Amino acid sequence: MKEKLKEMKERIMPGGKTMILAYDQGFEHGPRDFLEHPEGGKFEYILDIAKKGSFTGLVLHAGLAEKYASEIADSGIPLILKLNGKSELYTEEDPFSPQLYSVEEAITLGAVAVGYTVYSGSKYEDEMHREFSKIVREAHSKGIMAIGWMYPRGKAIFDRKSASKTLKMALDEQEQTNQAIDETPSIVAYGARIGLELGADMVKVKYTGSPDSFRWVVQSAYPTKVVMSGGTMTKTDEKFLSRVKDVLAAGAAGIAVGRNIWQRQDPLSISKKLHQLIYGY
Ligand code: FBP
Repeated sequence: MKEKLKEMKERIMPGGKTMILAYDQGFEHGPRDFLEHPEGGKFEYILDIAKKGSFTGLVLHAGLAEKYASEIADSGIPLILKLNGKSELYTEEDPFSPQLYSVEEAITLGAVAVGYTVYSGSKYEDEMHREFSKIVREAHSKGIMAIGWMYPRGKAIFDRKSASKTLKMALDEQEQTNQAIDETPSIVAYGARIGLELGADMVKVKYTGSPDSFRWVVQSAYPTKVVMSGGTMTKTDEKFLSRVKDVLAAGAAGIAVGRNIWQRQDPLSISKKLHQLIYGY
């Protein structure tokens, strides 16, 4: 299985670099993400961007993966099946995103990797850590990759009174940079490290604001590969491209982004620029 896993990694990360198109937001955020640019709500449009933009992976939940199984297979783009999910209608301070599909089902749908969101810091973290570690073991035993969306979140992360040592560090960072707590280097690096400890092949994390701070995140997860998640669409292509430059300079393997691609008027133009930054052509 080690050989198969190596092969899957090379498909998603040719030459150690990766450019993944994330399309699980319809579940996580709902159709509001498609309001300004309605084509983004149609899977045919997304698959076309993935193909023409030379993306090396496409993240989906099982519904679309099943309905478009033959189109995805024909495209040759590696499928990353997201195994858990929750809607934003659920507004509890401590998030929980339960596993909905199995590794076996992902393989049947043609996935070369599985993804799972871990909200460390939530009062339900034990359950998510347990589910993800089981997924990692099963994925590896079957020769496919496991990717962790490492997003520390929950009431404890914002509770100054009972602040952990890490949160105190994060609060100091916040004072200097005005960043959201869950985007401070201390919190993001901790999330990335948990991904490594749980066995992830790759972790997807928030941008921390600078190459130096992101370098700490990359070092914390090493040898697990780190990719930056996109966040809300930036006003200009240049602003987003400069973040990507920062994380690549910090040693990230690449990106796994959605809205900054398919919410843009010209998704192929930014995709080409990203490809140039990540692969050099
Ligand atoms: P974006 O690039 O659009 O931010 O997508 C990255 C992602 O991790 C998605 O895979 C996921 O659906 C979403 O962000 C979760 O967003 P949030 O941070 O709002 O929970």
